[in-house]
Amino acid sequence: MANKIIGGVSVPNMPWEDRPAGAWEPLWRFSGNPILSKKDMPGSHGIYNSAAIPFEGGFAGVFRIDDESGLMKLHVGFSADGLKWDIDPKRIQFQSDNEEINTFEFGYDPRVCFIEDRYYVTWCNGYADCPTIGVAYTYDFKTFYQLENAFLPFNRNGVLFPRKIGGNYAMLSRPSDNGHTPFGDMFYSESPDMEFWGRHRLVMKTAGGWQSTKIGAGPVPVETEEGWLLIYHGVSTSCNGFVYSMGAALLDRDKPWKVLARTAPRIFCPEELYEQVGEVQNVTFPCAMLADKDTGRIAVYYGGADSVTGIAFTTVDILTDFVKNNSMV
Ligand code: BMA
Repeated sequence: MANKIIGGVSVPNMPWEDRPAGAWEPLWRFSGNPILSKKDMPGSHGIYNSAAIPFEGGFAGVFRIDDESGLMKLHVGFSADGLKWDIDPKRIQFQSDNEEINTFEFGYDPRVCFIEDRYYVTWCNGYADCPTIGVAYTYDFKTFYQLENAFLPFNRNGVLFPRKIGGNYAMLSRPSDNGHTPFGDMFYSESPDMEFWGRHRLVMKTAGGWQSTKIGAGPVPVETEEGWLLIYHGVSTSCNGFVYSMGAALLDRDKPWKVLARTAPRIFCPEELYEQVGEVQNVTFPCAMLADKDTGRIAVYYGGADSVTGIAFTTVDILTDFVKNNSMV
């Protein structure tokens, strides 16, 4: 590997397929996509925009499952191979002694991040009928302890860094509105205690083409020698509505609000029918990636058309080279 993962874990059993011969795209789809759909949960109308992480030799996940009443909820699942999942039909019941936050309105677009000794879940949490960033932690994916919301409404796409930066927890987020936000830039914030967040910094603004309407962090970034490798979603507005594609960036390791490189072209976009047709058309929305520190292999979990979950593959080197060779910075 030319660019090595720093920290990280070995994931020898992660899902993987080699890049198809002749392919030039930096991310390629799993041939068995989609791996999850409404068929996997009776009463749901989709399983998508979900997070997976290595856990006890296999994998654990937090899944966005919308029911047929339209309520957006989070469910836990476990898997031996990262492909076939056993998902709890009951939504996660977050625990808290704090009566100000132990109400549940809705939850969606989870991310899971291991920091020091526990797994943190961040998600788009309903508070006062508005989206903001919910935070909870678990040791075992059975009991989840909910903390204070990180920010005031309206905010979405809260994504933690897997280690403290300058002694503080660090999170990316995207301030929004209460609707289908037609704007959005990516910001960085720090917290000494996972409760009080400040030192807000601009990371990136929207740019041309596929990322011209709004952008938001996707999976928890992977630390590499060349910087934090970040995959993010970029949204454009066509005559038929929003189109959700993916881009990638390298952020400074010590000051992650400094963008070292960022793709001018998108790295992935809705091309297959299960990404173009569904509850919401033309959406590829990444929320997690597995990265094997030994091989540099990466498996990205993404939602397709707000209906199904797919996987796409790349490697640290392929993505790093693509970001650097196609950077707009
Ligand atoms: C965003 C979020 C995502 C969703 C996307 C496309 O605002 O709701 O969960 O995938 O819109 O509908």
